[in-house]
Amino acid sequence: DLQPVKRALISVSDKAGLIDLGNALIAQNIEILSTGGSAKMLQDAGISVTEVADHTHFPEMMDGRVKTLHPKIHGGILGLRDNDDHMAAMDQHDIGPIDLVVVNLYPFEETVAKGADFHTCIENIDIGGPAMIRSAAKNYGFVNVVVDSEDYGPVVEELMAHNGKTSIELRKRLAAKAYARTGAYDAAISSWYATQLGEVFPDRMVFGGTRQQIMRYGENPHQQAAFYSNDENRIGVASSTQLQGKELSYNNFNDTDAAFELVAEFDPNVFGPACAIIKHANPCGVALGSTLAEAYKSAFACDTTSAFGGIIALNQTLDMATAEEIVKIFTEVIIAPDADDDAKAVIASKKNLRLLLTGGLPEPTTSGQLIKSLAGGYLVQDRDNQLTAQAELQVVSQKVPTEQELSDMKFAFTVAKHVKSNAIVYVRDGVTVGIGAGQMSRVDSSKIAASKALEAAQNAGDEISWAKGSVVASDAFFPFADGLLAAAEAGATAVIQPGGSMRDDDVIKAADAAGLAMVLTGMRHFRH
Ligand code: 93A
Repeated sequence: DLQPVKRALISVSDKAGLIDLGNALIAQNIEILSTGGSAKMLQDAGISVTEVADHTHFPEMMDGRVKTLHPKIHGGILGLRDNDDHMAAMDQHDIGPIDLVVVNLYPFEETVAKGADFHTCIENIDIGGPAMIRSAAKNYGFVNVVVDSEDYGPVVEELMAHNGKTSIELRKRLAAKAYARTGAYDAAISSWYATQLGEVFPDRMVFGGTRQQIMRYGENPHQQAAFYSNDENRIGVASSTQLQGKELSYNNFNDTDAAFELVAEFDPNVFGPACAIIKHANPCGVALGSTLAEAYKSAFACDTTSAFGGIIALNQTLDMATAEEIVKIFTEVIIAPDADDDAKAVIASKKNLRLLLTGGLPEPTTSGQLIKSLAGGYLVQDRDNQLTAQAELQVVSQKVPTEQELSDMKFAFTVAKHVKSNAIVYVRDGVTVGIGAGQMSRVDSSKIAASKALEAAQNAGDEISWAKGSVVASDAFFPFADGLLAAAEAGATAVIQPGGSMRDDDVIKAADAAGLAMVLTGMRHFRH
C-alpha cells in the first residue's frame, strides 16, 4: 500500500542531518513547511521552504508556545484521504494535506540532566511537537512520521525507490516508534515533576529505558525476552563492553549482574583483589586474596563442582596469571573493570568465553529502585545499598571475637547479602568455605553450608572440614538455637547475624554454652 508524499512539515530541535533531508525532499518535488529555527537553517542552505506562519496565516506567538497548534496543521495531518467527508472538510477550510511530519522534541531530558532550573525545565516541555507526532502516527495509513534523524535515510530511500511514495510497512514502523518516543517523553516529564514534589512513588509509574538487546529466549526457551538499560545512570553490566563470545542470554545477564554487584562490595583499595563465582544468581565461591589469581583459586576451591559453567566477577584488572587459571575449566562469562593485553590473549584462546569490561566498579551505596513483577502488578523497592558499619557491630557473647574473626564475619555477612535467603555463609581467612542458599528453613541452609565445607576440604584432600575454625554469617536472625548449634557442630568459632528474634536470649545462651563469639548487626539482608 504505497502512498505519495507531496508536502512535508519539518520542525526539529536537533538539527542533525536537516539540510541533507531538505535537499532530498526537494529533489522529490516535495513542498516543505517549517517552523522558525528549522525554516531559517533550511533557507540559509538555499532550500526553499514555506514558514508555518505563512501557511496558517497565523503568527507564531507566546515565545513559540503556539506555533503549529492550528487546524490547518492538524487537519492536514489527520484528515483521512479515503474519506469523502474528511476531504470535503479539508476543501471547505482550505486545509492542504501534510504527508510527512519530521519532528524532534525540545530537549527536555537533556535540560533536566544538565541541572537546569525549574523554569527552564518547564519551558523545555514540548507541546506542539508531541501533538503533531501523535496526529501523524494515528494517520499512519497515509502519513509518515519521523522522530529520529536516524530514520531520515530509510525514508528517503523509500521515496527514491517508490517514485515519491512510501510503504505501509514503513509508516507503521515509524508510527510505533513515534508513540514510544512521546510515551518516554511524558514519562520523563512525569518523573521529573514527581521528584520536584519529593515523591518517591508517584501515582503512576512509567518505566523508560532503551532496548539494548532482544535475546533468543528468556529464562526458558519458550519465553521471549529483551534487555533494557536505564537512559541515565548506566552502570555495571549495562555499561560493559563485550570483547568476545556470543551474545549474553537472559540468565547470563541475571547472573553477571549478581556477580558484579557482589564483587563491587569489595573496593580493591580497601580489600585488595576479590573474586566471586556465580551460578543461578547465587555465589558458589567468593574470596579475597593477596593476588587476583589467589582470590580466584580460593573462590573456585569453595565449590569446584558448581563453579563449572559459572560467571566470574573480578574487582580489578584481569591479569594473565588469573586468566590462565580461569581457562582451565569451562566458564560462561568473566566481568571485570579491565583486562591486560596478555590476559585478553589468553581468554581469546577460548572462543565461547565472554569477556565483559566495565571500566570501573559500580558504587555499592548507589541508590536506585528494584522492580519485581507479580501476576497482576509489580513491587518497587529501594535497592539494598547498605552495610552495617564496623562501629555498629554489637558483641553479645561472653567470648570476644579476634580481629581476624571480626574481619571474616564482616566479609561473610557482606557475601550473605548477595545469597538468596535463607543464606548461611562460612568464611575462613577471607574465603567462603561453605554457602547454603535459598532454603525454606535456616537449619537446612546451615546443614547445606556445613556439608559444602566438608566437601570442599575433601576435594582438596583434607580430612577436616573447612568449617573448622571458620566464622559463619546468617542473612537474618536465628529464630531458634538449632541453626546456631549446627554451625558450632561444624566447627565455627564465631557467628554474625542481625539479631532481633524473640528468642535472642536463648540463641545467645546457646552461643555461650558452645563457646562461640557472637556479633549482632541490627541489619537484615533478605534476598529473594
Ligand atoms: O512550544 S511548543 O510546544 N508549541 C508549538 O506549537 C510547537 N510546534 C513545534 N513547541 C513546538 N514545536 C517544537 O519546536 C518542535 O517539536 C521542535 O522541537 C521545535 C522546533 O522549533 P524551531 O524550528 O523553531 O527550531
